[in-house]
Amino acid sequence: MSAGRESAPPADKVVLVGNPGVGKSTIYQYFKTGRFAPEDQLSHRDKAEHTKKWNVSGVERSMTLYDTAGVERHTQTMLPTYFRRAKAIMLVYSIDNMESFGDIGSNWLDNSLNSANSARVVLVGNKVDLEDGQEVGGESKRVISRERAMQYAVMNDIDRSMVFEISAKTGHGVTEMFDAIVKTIDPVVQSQPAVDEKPNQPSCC
Ligand SMILES: Nc1nc2c(ncn2[C@@H]2O[C@H](COP(=O)(O)OP(=O)(O)O)[C@@H](O)[C@H]2O)c(=O)[nH]1
Ligand SMILES: [Mg+2]
Repeated sequence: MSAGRESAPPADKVVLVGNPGVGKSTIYQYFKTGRFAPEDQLSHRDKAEHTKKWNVSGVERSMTLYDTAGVERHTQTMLPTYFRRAKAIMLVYSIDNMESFGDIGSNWLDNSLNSANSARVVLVGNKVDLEDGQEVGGESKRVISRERAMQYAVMNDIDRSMVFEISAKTGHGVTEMFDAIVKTIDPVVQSQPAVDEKPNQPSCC
């Protein structure tokens, strides 16, 4: 029996946006299942959302990740609803596709901030596995450098700690990215001391 019933805090809403083909659904699937799903295994429903418990710095939080699954094609009408109450917006581009990076600035950033201006903005360069060119005859397919993404972030008031390069194919950087997102949108988690810190212990001798 518990006297004061504590309700669990609501899940943090996090949304994925970006041009078709940058890998949003693949990131979503990786979040959901912890592994890469090739295109033929991706579900192409109208909208997908998945809530997952995320344990960071010893604190468990719930995060719901939303995948547009096509909403990106109906920018004006659908996006305000999609963004409503989002705590973080993940602007995804593909490091091998200049247009997808350019459209972050010319389309996605303004659209998202118009609809959810208190959300944290996260800049995500996906497909970083294409950097080493293993699958493309040894040539790197990268066309957007990390420095360029950083410059873009600085110029657009995006926190530098919210700029990531990941691969939803190899999983490179994915968990670390979600850890950082949970921390930045959740002040409770942010203020937790690291596990090996013992702030209230009296100092001995
Ligand atoms: N090499 C590579 N391919 C990826 C990666 N993420 C997604 N893809 C591929 O990119 C294509 C488009 O991915 P998808 O998730 O459908 O993109 P969406 O339209 O943004 O949802 C698919 O063929 C994926 O398998 C990645 O990190 N590396
Ligand atoms: Mg998709």
